[in-house]
Amino acid sequence: MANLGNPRCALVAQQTPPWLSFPLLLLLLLLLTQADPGTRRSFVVDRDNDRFLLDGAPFRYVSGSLHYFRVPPVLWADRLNKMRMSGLNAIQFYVPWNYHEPERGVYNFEGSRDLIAFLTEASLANLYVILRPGPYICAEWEMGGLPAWLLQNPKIRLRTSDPLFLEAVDSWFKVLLPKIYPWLYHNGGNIISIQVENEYGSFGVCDTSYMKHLTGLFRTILGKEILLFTTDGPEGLQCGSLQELYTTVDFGPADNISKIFALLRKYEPRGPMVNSEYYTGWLDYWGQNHSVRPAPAVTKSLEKMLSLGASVNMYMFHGGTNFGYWNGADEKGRFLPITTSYDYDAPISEAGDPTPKLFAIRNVISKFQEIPLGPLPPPSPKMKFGPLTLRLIGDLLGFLDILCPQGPVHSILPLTFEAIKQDHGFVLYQTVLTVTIAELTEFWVPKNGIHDRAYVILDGVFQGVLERDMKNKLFLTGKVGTKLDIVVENMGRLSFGSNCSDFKGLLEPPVLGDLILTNWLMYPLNVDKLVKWWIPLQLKNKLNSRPLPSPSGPVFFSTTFSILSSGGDTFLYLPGWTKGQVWINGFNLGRYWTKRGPQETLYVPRPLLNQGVSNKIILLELENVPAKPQIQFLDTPILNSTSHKTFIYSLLTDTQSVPEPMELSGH
Ligand code: NDJ
Repeated sequence: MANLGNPRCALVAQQTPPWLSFPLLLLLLLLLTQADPGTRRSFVVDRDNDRFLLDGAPFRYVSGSLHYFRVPPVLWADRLNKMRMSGLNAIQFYVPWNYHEPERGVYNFEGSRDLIAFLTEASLANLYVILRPGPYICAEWEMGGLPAWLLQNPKIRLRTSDPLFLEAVDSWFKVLLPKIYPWLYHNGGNIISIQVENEYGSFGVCDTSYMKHLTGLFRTILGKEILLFTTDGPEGLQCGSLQELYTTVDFGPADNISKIFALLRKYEPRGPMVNSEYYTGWLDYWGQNHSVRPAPAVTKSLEKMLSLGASVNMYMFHGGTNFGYWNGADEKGRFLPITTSYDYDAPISEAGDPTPKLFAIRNVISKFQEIPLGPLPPPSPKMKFGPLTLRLIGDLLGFLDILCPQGPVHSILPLTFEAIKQDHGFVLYQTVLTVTIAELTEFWVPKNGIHDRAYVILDGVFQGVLERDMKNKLFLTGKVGTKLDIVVENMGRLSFGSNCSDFKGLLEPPVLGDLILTNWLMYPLNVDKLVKWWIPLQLKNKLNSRPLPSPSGPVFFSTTFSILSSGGDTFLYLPGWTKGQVWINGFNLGRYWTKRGPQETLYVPRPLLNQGVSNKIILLELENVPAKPQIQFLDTPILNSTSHKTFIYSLLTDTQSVPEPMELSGH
């Protein structure tokens, strides 16, 4: 696979003597800056004058959000430099707990999770850091950043002072916070402030002892000097703010600044006004319109806030991508998963290019503070090629031995993903019909118990799809002894709202007519391992010799291709494909859902592609394959198709489905 690591660190290591490692160099720097008490570094609130002071001088931050977990590490420096060149003096970002502690007690800070390398890049780009370590982050990220393994104990009360939750939080922060301690501003690093929790006031629980516990933990590990703060929407300030923490607010261009700042004064009578999330754009859901926020509205309120002396963080300044299975979801009348693209209509596009919004924002910033000299880098080169025809590798279930070598878990009633320790992706639920069903009979899962999408197969023949809150019935027949396979997909756990325990899988036993189906085998499927290690070995399975039925159900397709050395970023377009997951050179690019939209192309960052040698693309198509199994690489993204409107129309005219009320508009 192409190198996605951080080239900057390798560079430093090559140029310094072998005994002077990068961490040692950094430590030396830290010590030097500490040596003279005259140069004592500090970042504090000056309540008398309603402002921040940095090293004793008045300071205001104009910051932007960028999530390192949504950008390949090799592109971090590029994005950070563009942010600095836009006139920002700080960046604000979350640390997603579930990204770093994949299993209880197992930590990962390597590669795309190398937080220290990211802090280093930010400091090289001359940017201060406003850190948001959660534990909950929202961010349209799987389960709002909380690890799914917390739900292995279904009784846990997340984001409260439940000892079950606090114990896990404490262990995590005892690993994370000491790592960032040397990076605090007064210790010589670039972190000027740290947020505690995230929009806790919107959670609806108002557990003050939980917030106090977190504050105590932060203070114990980080000391009393670092500025700790909270962020809430205006309606959340009441429950989200805490006496010991500096209160900040978040709101967008359409909101009334004076009203909200006046409200903020009730909670923070003195000190600078801070909007910690000023929305430059908004998120997208599958099946709804692409969100846009016109630049003039964004710049107008930005200018007003800056003229009031406020510090502002723009959320997002560069959105990035929900690679793999990392997208979150919301619940607004129905379950709404977030798209793979997190472009967010932000000033820097998903592909890292400056947009007209960026130049408009930069122009406003230049009225208040100095902008670094020099032009912004132009858009990166883009390439298009194709169409490429894909060939069938085989059906998903034909690879069961490799997908689940340890074999299934058996239980009378189906178990959730969490109970069998599968956090993401897919689980196969298998049983056998104990009676013959001669006539078409209703098959469904009570209490909306499919989380989130089920691909139903009888004796190897695909029967159709059931979807949470959307399509809840199929009609089946089958003889006694017929094998019933249900592949269930986790489409991303809820990332916002008071229900953050979003269990996945079959939450209730399925029912066929009046028969409750029991005796289940659950196979947690490791699709990524199959794609990375096995399929490249020219593996095929028997479906290859038969013509592919339509609809097909879950099948793998693949091809290899070469690109010219001039290369560039590109956007993968999958015309006519339905829904699935796609990998390039073993890297999980994320979900596609051409049939639903509005996102029709997937961003392929240039470092993912090998130049000269061949590249391999693998698709797991879950529902149906187009007559021409082709893909294309485009030089512009399509994020705003309206295919979902046709989809919703067909759903409303489908007598087998009972959709919940739907919202068609974006925000
Ligand atoms: O703090 C939240 C941030 O992480 C605030 N937001 C942001 C939206 O991009 C992001 O999640 C909100 N999210 S209010 C909730 C969206 C659901 C309506």
